Amino acid sequence: MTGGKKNTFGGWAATLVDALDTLWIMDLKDEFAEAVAAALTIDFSGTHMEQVNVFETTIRYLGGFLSAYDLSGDDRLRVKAIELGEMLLVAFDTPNRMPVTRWRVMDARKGYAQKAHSITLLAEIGSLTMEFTRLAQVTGDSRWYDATYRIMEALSQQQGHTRLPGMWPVLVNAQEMNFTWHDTYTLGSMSDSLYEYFPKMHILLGGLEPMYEKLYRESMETAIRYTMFRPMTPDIADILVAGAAHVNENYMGGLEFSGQHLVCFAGGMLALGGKVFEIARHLDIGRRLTDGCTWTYRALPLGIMPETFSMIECPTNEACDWNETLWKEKVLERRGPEAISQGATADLIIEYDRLPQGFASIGDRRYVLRPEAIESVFVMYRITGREDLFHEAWDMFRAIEENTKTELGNGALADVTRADGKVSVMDSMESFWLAETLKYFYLIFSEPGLISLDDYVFNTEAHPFKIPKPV
Ligand code: DMJ
Repeated sequence: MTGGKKNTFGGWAATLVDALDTLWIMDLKDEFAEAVAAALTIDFSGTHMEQVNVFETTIRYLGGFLSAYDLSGDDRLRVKAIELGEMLLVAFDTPNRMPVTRWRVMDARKGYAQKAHSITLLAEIGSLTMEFTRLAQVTGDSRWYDATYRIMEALSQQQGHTRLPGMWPVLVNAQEMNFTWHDTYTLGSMSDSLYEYFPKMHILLGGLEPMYEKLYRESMETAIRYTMFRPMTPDIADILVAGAAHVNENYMGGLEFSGQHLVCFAGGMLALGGKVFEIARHLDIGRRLTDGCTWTYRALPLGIMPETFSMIECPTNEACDWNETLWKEKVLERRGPEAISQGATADLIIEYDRLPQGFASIGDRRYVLRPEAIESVFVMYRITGREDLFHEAWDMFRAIEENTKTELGNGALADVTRADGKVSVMDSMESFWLAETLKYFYLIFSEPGLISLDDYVFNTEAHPFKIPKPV
């Protein structure tokens, strides 16, 4: 909107590095050369920021350099990836070799002692493997592979010992290497890419490490059983939504019937896992999850999904009839006794909150240019060739383009429930818009041979890594 900037993620120009491979794929080779020249001047030895997020640095910058190298073969990008990889390895210099995920780089530079955090987000510690493994592959130096392998080994050992065996809670204690203690389990926010990386690591390693298949199979068994639900919809749609399970210290708990844009990657993950491990049921669940996301896009007036929402569940994951009265009862019930005592009625809530049929609430009404829904549509489309997905993608693209376009780029939306033309575009364009969202859209409308899934595997920031072929 303003042509200004936000200097996040270490202040090292995340958008520049995140967008490198998109430039290459879209055949913008002059722009690519210019961007590479600029990216090579980044100085990763210091930062003006107090803390650096190791996960974000890894998926956006390290992933960005590695895929730009894999696509272009420009060795300077490999050397830059090594420079960054050397720096990131210092975050693992702790007594138990678990990384400091929110890292004080300048303290580390002074040689201060450091230890991993007692409260760490699962995704932030568990999704460094693909980038570190690819770096090891292109350098022949196993230090990076070993650093993240240790984390996966520990997760694997504790997989059956959490409150919801098969999965791990969103918060874990890296300092004590206890990955079992917390109460929320989901494929969504704060956990997401850990699960995404299981089938992808299997692919990247050519199946040579059996642990990833076990991690995938056991976690998905649990996730499918305990974290997904079929929502009650007016058109009795055959869809699933991935929510969140809560289990307290007495092993009591329940499922939260929530949905979020972030978890929309799960359909693509299950389709990929189902294909790679030959589990037909996962392909079907992947389809239903992906359709759940496109259904939500269509259910909102702008044709775009909000960040978070909750729905009314069917009693089982089988079809259930639409029941308008039940929907309204649940809308009121979920609002809580205080709202009811203050005179709230279901009709008023639905009108005031602009709730489409089937939705119980919309917690966060923004659309921040996220990719996950189109990511799953892309993967499903490449795997199945289903033509309706192609059209679905086009509708999504048009809705997003129409509503987010600004003079200079595209901006996040403040409220996707507005149909009165008053939707406001925010002064923010995350780097994943160029790295992921636009790339997936572009690839859907290209020939399937462009970045074939037989030759490449995408990291969680949509950076394609070359799958090594046996010699
Ligand atoms: C991206 O940085 C990655 O896809 C990450 O795994 C989750 N969040 C954003 C996109 O929404």
